[in-house]
Amino acid sequence: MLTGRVAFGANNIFTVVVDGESYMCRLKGKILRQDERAYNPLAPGDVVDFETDLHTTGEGLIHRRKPRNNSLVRWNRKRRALQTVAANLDVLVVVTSAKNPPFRPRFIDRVLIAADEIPVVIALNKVDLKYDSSIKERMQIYRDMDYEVIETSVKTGEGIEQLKDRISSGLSAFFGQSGVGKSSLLNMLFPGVDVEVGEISRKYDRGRHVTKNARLYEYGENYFIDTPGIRQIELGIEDRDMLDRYFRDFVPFIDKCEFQPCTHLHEPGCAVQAAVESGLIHPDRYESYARIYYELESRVEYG
Ligand SMILES: Nc1nc2c(ncn2[C@@H]2O[C@H](COP(=O)(O)OP(=O)(O)O)[C@@H](O)[C@H]2O)c(=O)[nH]1
Ligand SMILES: [Mg+2]
Ligand SMILES: [Zn+2]
Repeated sequence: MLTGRVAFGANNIFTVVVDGESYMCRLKGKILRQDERAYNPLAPGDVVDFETDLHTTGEGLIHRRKPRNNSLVRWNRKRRALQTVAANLDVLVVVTSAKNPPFRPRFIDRVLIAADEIPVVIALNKVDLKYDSSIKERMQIYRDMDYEVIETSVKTGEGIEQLKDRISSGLSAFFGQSGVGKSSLLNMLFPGVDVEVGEISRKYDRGRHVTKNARLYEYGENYFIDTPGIRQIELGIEDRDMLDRYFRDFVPFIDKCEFQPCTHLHEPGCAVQAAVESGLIHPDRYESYARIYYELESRVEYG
């Protein structure tokens, strides 16, 4: 029996890597299918025990998955199930761009919630382009909430060393919208790996969808995961009344609301709403909260 890392999965065939060798593996029976709500039993980053086939080289059978330290999960609307994007991360790099595609803070807000306990670094990429100064203020809000923000450029090399230091041990995953520069950053950080880079569609000013599934790469002692660019991430939170706890900037006010529990949407004497009005909470952050709350609500009601 060997122990390896899941690098890639499609159609229930999983590529597992061990010391630079890769094996195409199937699952043994139904042992990995306990969680019925889960859409995929294994994700890039999972550690598995597998047995190799004696007759064919490079093939194997996965017997078990080791317990996960953590996982990045999203709600897959189409499949109506929770999808594990990546597992066992030491750091999640949320990549966003200052321009082309346009900066989308509400996307970042969602990823920060999905990351939960996973340490996060926000990379603001493409800072070589001339961009709106309000974005700097917006990044400061994340810094004020104790999220680490690194400004990067693949064109000028700005911030690359700083980001490299942050991901130089263990397993990192790069997550963000299409076209923000995830694959370009990875090629710069891990020379020689040759991650696929897409062209920006000029017509829509959006990144073209290149990578179809998340994929793990081995790099010496390190691993990293490149994820497909997605437009939106829906959250896998079960209890929408817990949503406010994920907003670090809301936390100092939550217990001061007149009604408990408070949804912070329409109750009188709401301390969160008061904080928005007095400028202590950014209106964009509140907007993120409200949108996600209603989205979770509609998922409950229409099942
Ligand atoms: N100006 C500029 N362009 C970049 C930068 N990083 C990536 N790009 C370009 O943005 C496009 C999309 O990059 P890609 O790495 O495929 O994005 P991904 O979809 O997030 O993996 C490519 O044309 C890159 O050359 C950057 O820092 N500055
Ligand atoms: Mg890419
Ligand atoms: Zn409230």
